[in-house]
Amino acid sequence: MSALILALDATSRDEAMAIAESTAPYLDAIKIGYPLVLSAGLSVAGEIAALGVPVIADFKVADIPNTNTLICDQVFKAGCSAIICHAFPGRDSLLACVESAHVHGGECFVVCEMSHPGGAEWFSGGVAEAFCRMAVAAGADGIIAPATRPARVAALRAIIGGKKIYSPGVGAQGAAAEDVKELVDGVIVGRAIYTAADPAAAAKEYAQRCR
Ligand code: O7M
Repeated sequence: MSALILALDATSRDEAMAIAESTAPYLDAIKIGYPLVLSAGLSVAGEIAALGVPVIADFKVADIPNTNTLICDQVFKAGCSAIICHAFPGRDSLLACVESAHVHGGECFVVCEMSHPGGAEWFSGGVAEAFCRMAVAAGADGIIAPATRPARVAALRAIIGGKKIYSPGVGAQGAAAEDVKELVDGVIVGRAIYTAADPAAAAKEYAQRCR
C-alpha cells in the first residue's frame, strides 16, 4: 500500500489548476517541476497548496551548497512541503538542501536511481547505493527510486531502512502501481493521469491500485 503522488507536468497554469482541483480528492501530494513552474511561475505552488494538497518541488537541485540553499529557501517560502535534489554534487550540497528543508519544516528527497532506460547508465555499479548512504548520512527524509526496476527499489530499501521511497515510472513509462506499491511509500504518476480524458477518474483508479 502506498500513497499516490501526481506529477503535474502540465505547461499552463489554468490547465494545471483545473487538473489539480479535480484530482485532489484522490491524491496524497502533487509534484511540480520545471515544466509547470517555467510556464506558470512559482506562485502556482501556493495555489495548489491552498487546495489542501502538499506540494513537492521537483527541481532536482544540483549546485554548490550556497546556491542550493537559496533555491530551497525560495521553494519553501512559496508553500512547498518538500524539495527533491540530486546527490552527485556531493555531501555538502546535499546537506544544504536537507538543512533548508528542515529549517522550514519540510522534507528533502534525494534522487538515487532514475526510471528511464538511460537511468541505468550512470546510476549503476554501486552509484545508487552510494547515493542512498549519502542520503541517510545527510538526514534526508527519503529517496527517489525507479518503479521500472522493482528489484533495484528493493535493493535500495535495504540500505535506507525506514526512510521514504517515492517511485516514478508508473503509467506512461510502463510500470504498474502493483509492481512497487508494497515496496515504496509513494507512487508518482504523471501523464497517465494528467493527459487522461478524465483525470479525476484516472486519479481515482490509480489511488485504488496503490491500496
Ligand atoms: O508518469 P510520467 O512519466 O508522465 O512522469 C513521471 C514524473 O516523474 C516526471 O515528472 C519525471 O520528471 C519524474 N521522474 C521520473 O520519471 N523518473 C525519475 O527517475 C525521477 C523522476 C522524478 O520525479 O525525480 C524526482
